[in-house]
Amino acid sequence: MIDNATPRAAGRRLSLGVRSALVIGTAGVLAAGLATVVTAPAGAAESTLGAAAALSGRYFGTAISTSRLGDSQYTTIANREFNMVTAENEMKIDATEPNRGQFNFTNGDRVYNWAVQNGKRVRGHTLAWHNQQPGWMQSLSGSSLRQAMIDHINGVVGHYKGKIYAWDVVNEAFDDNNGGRRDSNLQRTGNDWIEVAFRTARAADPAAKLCYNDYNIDNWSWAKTQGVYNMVRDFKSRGVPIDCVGLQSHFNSQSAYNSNYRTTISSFAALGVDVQITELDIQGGSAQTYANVVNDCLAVARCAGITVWGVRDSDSWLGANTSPLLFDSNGNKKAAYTSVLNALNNATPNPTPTVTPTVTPTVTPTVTPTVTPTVTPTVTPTAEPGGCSVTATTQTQWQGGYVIQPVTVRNTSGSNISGWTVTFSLPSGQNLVGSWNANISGSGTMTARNAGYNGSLAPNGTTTFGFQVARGGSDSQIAGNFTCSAG
Ligand code: 9MR
Repeated sequence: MIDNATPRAAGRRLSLGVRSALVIGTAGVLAAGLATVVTAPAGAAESTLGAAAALSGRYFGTAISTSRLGDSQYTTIANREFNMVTAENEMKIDATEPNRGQFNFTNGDRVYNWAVQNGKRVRGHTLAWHNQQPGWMQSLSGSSLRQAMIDHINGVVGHYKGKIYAWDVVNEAFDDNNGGRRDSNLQRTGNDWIEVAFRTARAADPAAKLCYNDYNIDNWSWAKTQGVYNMVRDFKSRGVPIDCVGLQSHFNSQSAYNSNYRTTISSFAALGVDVQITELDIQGGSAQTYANVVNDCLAVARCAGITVWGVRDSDSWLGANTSPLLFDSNGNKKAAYTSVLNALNNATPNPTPTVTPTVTPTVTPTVTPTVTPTVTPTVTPTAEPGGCSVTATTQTQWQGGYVIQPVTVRNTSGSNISGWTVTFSLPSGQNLVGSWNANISGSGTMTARNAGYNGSLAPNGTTTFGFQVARGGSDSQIAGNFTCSAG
């Protein structure tokens, strides 16, 4: 049975303390440079998924199977709607290296050529995986398997060098339940096999983005999500080359979409990696859930794009009767298609700068007090008038907008609080375009209320939220005047 055909039991919810501790703050500096962004004319609306995603600088892709390239209805829809392609099976290990040292790119190249000849980019899927290993690899272990993995990555990435937007370097390496690694022949070669795979891929094609890809890492409260998050954080801290996390996002009743998906995306992004939604399908095909997924991606600057795992329901690995995709088996657009298109068309331009700011942030010198305090306080800080304090950090800013994250709320009341309200002001003409971990309302003077899951704070406990703002016009000021009150 395919692993994620029967998704795992519900994972445990993390305590608030753990949740808070996991949020990574960014340096409290403001990048001073303005960057060029691709902007769309106000009110622009596109009529295909790829073009609509491009309005905000994102892509919209699909899995393509060579077995269907002779089906003109399939290729017509795929060519019209999508601007990113993943080979559904043709670049996997068994397809590309059927015998050790003998590479076969016949079908991988067919998918690749179809994509680029039709003006699309290609995601590479996948280099190191416990599934779809050819027989010769399944029978290897230890150092010979490790070497075979390295040789395989060099062979495949080398063949496509300079041609692939992003590689799923390692696929599905985490256990479904406990947050640790999945047992596999690759895992038994040593815990460092994943970072070796990433380093090998980087050397073989420095231009490709390198992703870790997995299913059931969509729900922020699940142990598997946290396990992958901790690995990515560790990789970033040690300089292991990783550029992106692929959330497969196969949603069904046991692995259902949860509104904390946006937190998952923003939390991974805050580690300094792109997030790509890589294999989206939703059993039952709910138009609302599809819209939620798209809007969650659009709310996070580093959510680079979305790929659905097939074109028509009849093309899905799940079978047409589960209605998981955007086109029905006759090639008609479904309600989910319309909700996705509308969501993409309603996006504000992607704040991801296309040019990295070049101005080095200036650091304000600390002023040494000239008078030494004569009395050392013996009491811990007194309660703030509102029972909580707030600090806000500008994570990134560009000509058209900025992201404030983390906004850290601390309970300074000395006793438990069950909710908090942060107010802040937006300069005139600026608009909120997205937020996470808080419900924000208002215009000009903004009110952020805790979300359902982060209102309760123990004394001195903290939680964080974030938001994105579009600057209207040329005003370069950012949000300010943050105040907090408990209750
Ligand atoms: O859609 C793919 C299906 O045709 C294959 O039979 C299957 C074999 O493992 O893989 C499917 O794609 C999987 C992807 O490569 C990795 N994530 C889960 C996908 C659905 O099983």
